[in-house]
Amino acid sequence: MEMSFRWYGESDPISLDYIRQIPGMKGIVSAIYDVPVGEVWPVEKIQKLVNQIKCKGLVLSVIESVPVHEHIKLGLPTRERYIENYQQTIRNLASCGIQTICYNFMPVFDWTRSSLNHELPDGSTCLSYEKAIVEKMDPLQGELSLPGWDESYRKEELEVLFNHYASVDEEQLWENLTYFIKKIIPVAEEEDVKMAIHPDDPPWSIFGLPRIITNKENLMRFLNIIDSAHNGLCFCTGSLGASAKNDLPEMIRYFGKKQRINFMHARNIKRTGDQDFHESAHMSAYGSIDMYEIMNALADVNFSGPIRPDHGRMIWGETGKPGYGLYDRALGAVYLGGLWEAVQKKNNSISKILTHTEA
Ligand code: DNO
Repeated sequence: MEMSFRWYGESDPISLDYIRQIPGMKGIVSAIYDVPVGEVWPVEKIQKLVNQIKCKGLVLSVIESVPVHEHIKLGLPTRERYIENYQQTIRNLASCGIQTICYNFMPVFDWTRSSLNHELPDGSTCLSYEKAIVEKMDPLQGELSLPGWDESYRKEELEVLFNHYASVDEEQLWENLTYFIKKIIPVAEEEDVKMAIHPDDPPWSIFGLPRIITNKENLMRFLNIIDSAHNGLCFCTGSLGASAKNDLPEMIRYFGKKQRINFMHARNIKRTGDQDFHESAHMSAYGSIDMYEIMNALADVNFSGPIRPDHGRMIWGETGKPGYGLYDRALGAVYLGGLWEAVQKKNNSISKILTHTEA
């Protein structure tokens, strides 16, 4: 696997100089942030980003994300132009050597939380989600915008979007996703780019908006739309793990064996109730997800793609973009790297014992 780290470009207070010092770090996950959603990403901007990263000894391994314009998710007639632009962006990214693109199909809101600085017993802070609080939140009143999203909307824009979504139920969203996938995967195949859809975070409907990339059954349905390695998943343990019904190691083995996991987000969360959770340190002991089992499952399917630690807590007095500080994500990366080394060595010694016994 290729350990990678998300970097928000030049304005990110965490520099590439710091990231390259994290043991085991190879790849950068980034995007072009100053092109409006739906417009084509110019080759010059992409090439500049590639070079900036390369000259620090790292490689731009994943684009996260090329955002999908809401008109595509809504299935409006204007989607055609945005889909053509998306296809062109895939071509432009491929021409600069990009092989993996992450995106999501969540209506209006990307990841959603009720608090960005939930305090843990050790004094660190993290992002958390409490159903009762979210149910009371009215996005049309509060100008809901969470730092870390690639996009957020003004109140008037939100009203228009919510009106449009009033007629989009889950089945309609499936249709709109199918339409989109059928237009972009052939281009991704031509260009040999692996697309990776990110699960909905959290994996259930919020604010009355439909969400469909939520569980094994729906991921299977999605992958069956086009049965191609270019139509794959960004398997996010934190997002899918928010639902206790998702058996993550089993899902990794199932989708990984079919070569459909194109990108991994490894993050831990602690479930505290039905649809209540807070994020935690990456180590298994702190959350509801057994990271050792995640790594075992990845090793079983010979996962060789990019993986990144995901949201970190704020520790050691660090301030900054919630979820995207340096310290806790760096600890996460090293912990994941350690687990991976242990799992590989364990598997190698088991196979040595087996060969010995067979001989
Ligand atoms: C949260 C991220 C998501 C992710 C998008 C992918 O921190 O995992 O915002 O980038 O959903 O399109």
